[in-house]
Amino acid sequence: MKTSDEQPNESALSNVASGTTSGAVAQKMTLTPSMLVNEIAHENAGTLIDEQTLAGDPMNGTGGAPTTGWYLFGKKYAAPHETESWWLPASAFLDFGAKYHITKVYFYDTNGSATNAFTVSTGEPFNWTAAFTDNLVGNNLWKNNNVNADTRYLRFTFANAGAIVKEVVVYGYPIEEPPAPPTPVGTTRPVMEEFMGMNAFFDDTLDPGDSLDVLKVIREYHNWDWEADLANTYPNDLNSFNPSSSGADFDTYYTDMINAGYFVSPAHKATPGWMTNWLGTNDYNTPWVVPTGQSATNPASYASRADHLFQFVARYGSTAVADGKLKLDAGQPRVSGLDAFITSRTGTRKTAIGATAKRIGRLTNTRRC
Ligand SMILES: [Ca+2]
Ligand SMILES: [Ca+2]
Repeated sequence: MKTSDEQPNESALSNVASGTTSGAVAQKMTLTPSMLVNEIAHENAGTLIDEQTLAGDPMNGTGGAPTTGWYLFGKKYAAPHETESWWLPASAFLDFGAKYHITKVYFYDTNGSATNAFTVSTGEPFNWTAAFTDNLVGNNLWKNNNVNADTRYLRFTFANAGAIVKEVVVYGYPIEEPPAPPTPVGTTRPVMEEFMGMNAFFDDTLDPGDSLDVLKVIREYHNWDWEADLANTYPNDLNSFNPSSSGADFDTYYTDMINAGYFVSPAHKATPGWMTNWLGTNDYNTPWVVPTGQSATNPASYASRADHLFQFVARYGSTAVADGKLKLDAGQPRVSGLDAFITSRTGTRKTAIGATAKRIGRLTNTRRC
């Protein structure tokens, strides 16, 4: 007689079905810093998973006492960002590299509490589903909640800067193989002047021996207020590029740079005067803050900035837009699609140099922004 179990494992030794079957068992998962993405890029979210050994195995009664947490109030109250909180809620997520069935999340609740202070979510970036929330009313103790979901990603969200978790421990098991790593491909080594970059302003010159003579990849600090309307507020604000309200001629600047073979990446920052009044402060930080009283997570809060960026790209990008969409100050050349940036240096430079630009920046490169 033969018998078999549910695997099936077949036995010819007995007519009594017996045997050990292997089933998925939730275990403490190994969490490494490379799995973690700090969505707000403030303080050290890695402190949520930096004491996995010390944390022990809280599900099986041997939880330790972690000491480091994601201390967001350091960001909120330290100079020069006092009371700044546009980056809340703060989130970080783990990428396990493949789907796991997550059964439970343990978290070490420490000082501070708030309504819905801590949320654990499953899903994927930009498409999260809350598994549970906790008000973090405990102090220096392990708490846990069921998740019971299949997910590659696990997100931790903090509603304010005062309610802190010092460590998380995740339990689950894999339900799929991780994807095969990509096959390495050969690359061509760039020359040093294109491999490294530097910061610069529009008034750094191309004169031999000057600062720009060193490297040809430029992060160009580009303040909004340099080309902003000095009087009218959004949505009635106008823009000036040539000349800008600061006096600089950015049409000529970008043309000179592309003709000289430079890769320029504008770093937009700062705020015009009328927006400074909204904010109550002149904030030169990047990313841009939202006006006082508006939510950092509401896309509509960025409408005025998006409006300005549209005007910038309409002028210097490769696609011309209708004149009726241009918000230009009186006396500005009404042009669009000047194609002023090279986004790939491969094979473009010789073409760019020596070309006769029929209009500013219109050069025959192969790839553009
Ligand atoms: Ca920790
Ligand atoms: Ca607490």
